[in-house]
Amino acid sequence: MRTQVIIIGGGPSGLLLSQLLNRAGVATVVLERQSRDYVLQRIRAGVLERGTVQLLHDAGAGARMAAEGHPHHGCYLTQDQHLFRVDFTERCGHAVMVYGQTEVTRDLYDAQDAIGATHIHGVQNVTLHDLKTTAPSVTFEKDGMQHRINADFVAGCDGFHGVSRASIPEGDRCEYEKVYPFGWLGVLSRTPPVMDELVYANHPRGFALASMRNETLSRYYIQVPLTNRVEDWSDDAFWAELRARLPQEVAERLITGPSIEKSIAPLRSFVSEPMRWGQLFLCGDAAHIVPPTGAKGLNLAASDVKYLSDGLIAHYAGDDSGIDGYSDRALRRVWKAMRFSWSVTTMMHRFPDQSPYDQRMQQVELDMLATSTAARQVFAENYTGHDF
Ligand code: RFL
Ligand code: PHB
Repeated sequence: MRTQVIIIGGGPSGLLLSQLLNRAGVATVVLERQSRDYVLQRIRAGVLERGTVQLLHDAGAGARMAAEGHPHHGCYLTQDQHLFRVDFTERCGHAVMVYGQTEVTRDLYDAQDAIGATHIHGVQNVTLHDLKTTAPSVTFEKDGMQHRINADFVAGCDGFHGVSRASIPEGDRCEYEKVYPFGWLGVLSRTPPVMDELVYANHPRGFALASMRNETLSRYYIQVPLTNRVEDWSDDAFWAELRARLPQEVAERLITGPSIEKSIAPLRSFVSEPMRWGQLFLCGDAAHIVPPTGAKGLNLAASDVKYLSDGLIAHYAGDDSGIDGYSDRALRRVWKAMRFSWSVTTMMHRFPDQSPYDQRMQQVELDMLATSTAARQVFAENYTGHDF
């Protein structure tokens, strides 16, 4: 079997890349380890930057998002009992779209079906070969049979635990990592959101986030120690802890219900450089991870895909500048989001070794945001996202 670009991973990065390339006449095969249903059940991101929204429209996968997504023009932050709002549109002229990653993924699968794109699910032992030559290939097993696909390029869109990054020899990549000493316990519930916009709460008991998917579906998170397990948290215990971390005026409005999904995610900052090795290009979580506090992970995946799809399409039109500049261009944007995600994480969470001095620094950071329009402008520009 032969194609132009083999895409490892059928998450949002892989699907969006496949969609943009196919629409431009570049042939792809997507190899995904899991079933489509499994991929569609993962509950993850909820906030799309304007660049991601535009790219989904460019991919012909934006119609349902435009009809059902919720533009948000600001968000709330809290410091113990004090609540204030950052108005994105007033400060920088932009907004974000609240629309779940699950829905984005579903829309991309539908768009891929409509153009007849090739996906192979349930693949095992995916192995990348000859990446430093102009004739790379990928082998894999499916239903007990061994297969090989030859191609011009391989796109590694297989997330943090995928095989693509690991196919680059250790001596040829430089990894930067920061692991945070806590995780997020997330709950999805069929209840109306507590506020009209997201609430990021800094509280002596730990960070909390009140997010949402739509008018009847809420997503909440609380910071928990890494030693906690999901089974340690009954629904009642979760709601009580969330309520305790929100200012009273917000907590009083909270409507609770049974959890539909409950999971714990560790927090990490990670970058692997460069994002190209021979004919292999890394996209999204395969190359970098941000803590979810800044809502940047899916949006970085989208900007990587934009730069890579532009570069590959230009390559087939005879111009290699896009693929040659891919890694530098993507990483410039990645590091800005790294800085923002790290700084909001640091400002909002309780760290086990936090000194009284560190706590004062958090307080003054939040106070700056509450009182300085310049500080709110910087936050708004970063949250709504830099240009793609
Ligand atoms: P994914 O989504 O991990 O998809 C990778 C796919 O590759 C498959 N795969 C393989 N396939 C074949 N062979 C192999 N050897 C393979 N190994 C893996 C996997 O099965 C999977 O289908 O990476 P991708 O596409 O780069 O997308 C990245 C995003 O999913 C991620 O950045 C975001 O979810 C991060 N994130 C958020 N991002 C935002 O922009 N805004 C948010 O509000 C936001 N909230 C979040 C988040 C992530 C969270 N968790 C669970 C880490 C909230 C949470 C709690
Ligand atoms: C979510 O709704 O899942 C979400 C929203 C904002 C974040 C992280 C997660 O910063």
